[in-house]
Amino acid sequence: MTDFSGKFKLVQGDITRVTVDAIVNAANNSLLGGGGVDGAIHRAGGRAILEECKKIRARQGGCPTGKAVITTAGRLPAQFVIHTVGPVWQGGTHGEDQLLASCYQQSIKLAELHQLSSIAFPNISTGVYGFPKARAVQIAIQAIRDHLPQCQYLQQVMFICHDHENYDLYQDLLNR
Ligand code: AR6
Repeated sequence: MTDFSGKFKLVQGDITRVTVDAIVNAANNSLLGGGGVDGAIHRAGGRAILEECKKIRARQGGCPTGKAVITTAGRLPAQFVIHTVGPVWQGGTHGEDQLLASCYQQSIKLAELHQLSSIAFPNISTGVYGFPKARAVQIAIQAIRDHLPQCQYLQQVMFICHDHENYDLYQDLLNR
């Protein structure tokens, strides 16, 4: 684990094992689970997460791309899961950058609303959704740097990288 100026921490590993107030899930519009980090979170957290997702679906019909919703974290060590839906990469001309930035911003906003002090992010959209990793890292860090100063409660942001490539990219950019 690497600590960057107190506020940012970079970890290589599995987000389902991280003890923070909220972990973020790279979900899809249905909120009904899937593969990748979404599958890992639902598997490790248990049915309680899916039950709350279904209630949110019934209320608002899923989650639009770039937006976020919050549920219990079930059996996970975190208290909450913030589910956000990243954009599918379509070449970069379909508002993908703005939608990805919005995922980070909306997740932070939701954490603040719930007066949470720590949050852990996976590398949203960089798996099945095919977002170029180097570009996604820049957007993630910039979005958080832009919004963290306005936060009253949020003290710590962790980036949990499952793969080496993302970990190295974050390490480079956070060190600059
Ligand atoms: N902990 C942390 N990061 C992880 C973990 C884990 N346990 N497992 C995978 N990753 P992806 P997306 C990383 O595909 O691209 C799902 O089916 C992985 O290395 O999970 O946003 C949803 O239901 C990658 O860097 O999410 C959606 O349909 C990152 O998580 C769709 O995939 C994101 O990869 C969303 O695609």
